[in-house]
Amino acid sequence: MNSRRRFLQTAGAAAWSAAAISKAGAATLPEVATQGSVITRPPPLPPTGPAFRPVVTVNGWSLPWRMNNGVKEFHLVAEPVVRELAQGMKANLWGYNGQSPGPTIETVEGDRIRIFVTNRLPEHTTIHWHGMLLPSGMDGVGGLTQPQIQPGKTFVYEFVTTRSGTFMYHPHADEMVQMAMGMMGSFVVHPKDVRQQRVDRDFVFLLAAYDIDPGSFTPRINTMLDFNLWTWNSRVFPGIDHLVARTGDRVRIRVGNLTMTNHPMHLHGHSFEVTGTDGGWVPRGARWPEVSVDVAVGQMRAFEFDAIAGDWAFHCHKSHHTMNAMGHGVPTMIGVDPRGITDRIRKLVPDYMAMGERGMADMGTMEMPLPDNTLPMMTGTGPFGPLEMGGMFSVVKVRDNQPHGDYTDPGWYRHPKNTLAWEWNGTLPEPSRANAPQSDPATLQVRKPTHHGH
Ligand SMILES: [Cu+2]
Repeated sequence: MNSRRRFLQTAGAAAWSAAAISKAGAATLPEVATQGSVITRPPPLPPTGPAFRPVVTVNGWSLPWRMNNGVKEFHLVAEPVVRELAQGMKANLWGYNGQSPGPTIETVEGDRIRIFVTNRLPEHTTIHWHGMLLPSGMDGVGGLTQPQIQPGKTFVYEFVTTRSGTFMYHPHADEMVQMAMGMMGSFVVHPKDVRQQRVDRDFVFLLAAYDIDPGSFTPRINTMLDFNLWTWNSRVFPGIDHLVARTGDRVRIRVGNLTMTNHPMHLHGHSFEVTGTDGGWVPRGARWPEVSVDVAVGQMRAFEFDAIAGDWAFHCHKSHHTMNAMGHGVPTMIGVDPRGITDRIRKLVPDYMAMGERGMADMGTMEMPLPDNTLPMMTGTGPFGPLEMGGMFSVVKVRDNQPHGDYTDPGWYRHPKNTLAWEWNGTLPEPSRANAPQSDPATLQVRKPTHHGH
């Protein structure tokens, strides 16, 4: 809402000169569409231009366009934004058109497009169209293929999207800072023949990482590797919307990685095939089955599966990437008896809690006071209790009766009879171990974990 008001206030005063855009043959700049919501907005079917089935940007939206003499015109505005990472935490980021990441751009193979880029940042920027085949002068590398776009100025990029697939856009100017601040967006080019690569549901999101100290709002931009917030489209669990499908749907998920490390994306309950990479579609005979796909830095991967009913965890398999800030620098306490030292510290710090004496699972439920604007390290609740997750985690929800094209949350899965893990209440036989090592009372004594409340 804030950014919408800001747009209205600044739109009239913007320093757009008619001379700067006359080259592109446009009489006026396309209207700036902006988004204040963090909810997934499945886009409508294209109102103009060639037909395609739009992608669903997780916790995002697609940028509207206008047709101008056969050219599809878009308008991106680079600007500071406030993004809610999950309920309880907002971040001061830089993005496009009111959000980070920016809106997804969708075109069709063969479309001639014109993208106006207005800079409302305090420093210069450019946009690089990552993976796109285009004239060198449209590649958006500041200093190499164009002058930087100064604050207040608008540049025009124009090219034909010749190859269908999954792409990204991001600045190629002061990159370390501008990417660490969240400047990025997805770019999907649909095949000209709508029957090609057709799926029932098509999701897209970008991997982004931030380093925001607990209690603060602005990312530390000099961090190279030790980020503490691992996001999908600048959202962390439990703020990432569920990916909803109908049983038997052919589902595609497209993932681009603009973090500084790789992410093995793992989907439970299915076998999938990688059908698209940065370079294009993978020929049918060259696809092999997977349950995890590693998305390296700067890469895009699209994978497809036939949806099977259930609630299926979908997450990065690096366990530190499925937790929120605070997970770093904590000593391992498993097997350590902290009782004496805890009592002494509590005399100085009454709220002090020792962490991890029996493992870290208690973190999923404990009510430790957190600084303002900070998410718990492990959080979220499912139908059976705490999920103990954060960061790059969501749920693929597949239902037999989910209407075609409906993305509304169907609630938790109702497991058919006799398909749910249960608690064994019978007697347990003593395990028989051959040649079990004899414990020597003279050696190390480790206190066994016991279950007592904090
Ligand atoms: Cu990861």
